[in-house]
Amino acid sequence: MTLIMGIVNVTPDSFSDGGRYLDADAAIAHGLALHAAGAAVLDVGGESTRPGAPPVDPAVEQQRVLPVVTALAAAGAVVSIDTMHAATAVAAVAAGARIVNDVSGGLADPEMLPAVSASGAEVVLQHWRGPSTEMYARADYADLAAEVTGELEGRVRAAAAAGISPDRVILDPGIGFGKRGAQNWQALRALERVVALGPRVLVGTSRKRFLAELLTDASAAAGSGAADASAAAPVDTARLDLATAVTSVLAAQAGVWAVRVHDVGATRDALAVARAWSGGAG
Ligand code: PMM
Repeated sequence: MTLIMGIVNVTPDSFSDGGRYLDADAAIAHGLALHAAGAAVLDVGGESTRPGAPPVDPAVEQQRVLPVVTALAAAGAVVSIDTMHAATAVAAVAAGARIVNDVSGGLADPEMLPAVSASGAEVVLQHWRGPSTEMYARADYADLAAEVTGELEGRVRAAAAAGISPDRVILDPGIGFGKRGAQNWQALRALERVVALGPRVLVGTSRKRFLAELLTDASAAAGSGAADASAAAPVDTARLDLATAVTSVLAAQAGVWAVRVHDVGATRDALAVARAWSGGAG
């Protein structure tokens, strides 16, 4: 059964919910609500990874996330810490996090893999081609599926060399990271190949720009104001969450271990429908 990782961003500037949960109490309440709604893992992050976002000092990041990690872990949730900084990962594991979610796959901070290895935590290694200020410039692929799977295999080897066995590794193709527009659909079509590498796989499509682009095109194609300014109106969150629930089901069918989402309820219901369809409910 595909699990749900609920997103708890404690940031002023994440692209879809930045600023809403910067206050620790609000973030904790939000995390508990996602847990109650069916999230098996709560992913707490204190640094936005949105394209062009400035880096955050690890001390500031820790001030944001540690109270939230501590409270959610104490409440019995499985917590992952979304960070590229080894120091933050170590502090979060000490505060109760069980998974380190590094969008750079251990590439941003040379201390990360040794630190994770020593901590005993599990680790998400995401496909990454450089910091958010540079990642689109590096989004050139001759064969995206082969390059993403090959680079992820390289991260599994790097983790093993640091003493992290593949059963502690979770791979992620990194939707929106070093991939533009249609390249994200190519990465999703490559999910089965990523799953075939062996470790568990996580995928995060939630509210991402490629979905907004698709839905904008779909509205225009349906003739809803294509020729006027409303054609360029932003796609609202409810539509993005519906599209996210659909991608979550398709990812589940490709065999992923978990999907990382903002709207846990919508994805929980969509996954339940898919399970019933395939005879897995009740
Ligand atoms: N996406 C974001 C942040 N962290 N971690 C993993 N493993 N996979 C992702 O796709 C991912 C991530 C960016 O989204 P957010 O700003 O809404 O959290």
